[in-house]
Amino acid sequence: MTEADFQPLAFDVLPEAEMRARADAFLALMRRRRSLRAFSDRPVPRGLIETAIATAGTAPSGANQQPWTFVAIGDRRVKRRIREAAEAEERAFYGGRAGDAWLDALAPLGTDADKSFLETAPWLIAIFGQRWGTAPDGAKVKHYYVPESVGIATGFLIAALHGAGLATLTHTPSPMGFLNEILGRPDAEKPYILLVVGYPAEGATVPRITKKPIGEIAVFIEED
Ligand code: IYR
Repeated sequence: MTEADFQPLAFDVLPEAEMRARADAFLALMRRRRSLRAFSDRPVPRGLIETAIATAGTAPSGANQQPWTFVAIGDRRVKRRIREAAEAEERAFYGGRAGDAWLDALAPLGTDADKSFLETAPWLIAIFGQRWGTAPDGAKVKHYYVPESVGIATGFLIAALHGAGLATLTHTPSPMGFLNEILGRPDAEKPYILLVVGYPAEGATVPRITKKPIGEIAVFIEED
């Protein structure tokens, strides 16, 4: 058992007007984020991807175990292998495995088994959750709240990339086990999301869909 070690918190209490302005500005920024499926091949500097991954790495995680690995792929041959493997799964999915109810739910998005964006976009980021860690003596270390931790970190990553002026797609070919094989990741790591990153193709369109208003997603319980 180790003793917890504490240090003073760096925290600025802001004037309420500034808090309001910051909250509004962040909402306005995030409202402009859209999942994109038509990417340009325009290159994105690696440094931007690194910084966004560093932001993802600031996310809270179960017992601060940071049970994630982000594999950033810019190599066109590796992107092609991922596209081929993903499209094979997607053909099975759209060809019947999904079932009618799921396909009906997806209809407003206009998706299909063509995943050419996996080759066109300059970067793919495969996000893995570490089901367990390894102690210096080789023993397995249990990790806590892995899906929650990876989900939060991915949210930070998407927000960071969007904030930097990049577009993303949260892509989830299923099953995704081929990512372990192509990317050489160990069995301890489970692929959660394949994030596609780049700029929109010229004239790109997105589905005309909306987000639920605050009244539909929030419940407040307050003193009267
Ligand atoms: N993985 C498939 C299907 C798909 C599933 C959901 I849930 C989506 O929100 C979008 C797509 C695909 O990428 O096409």
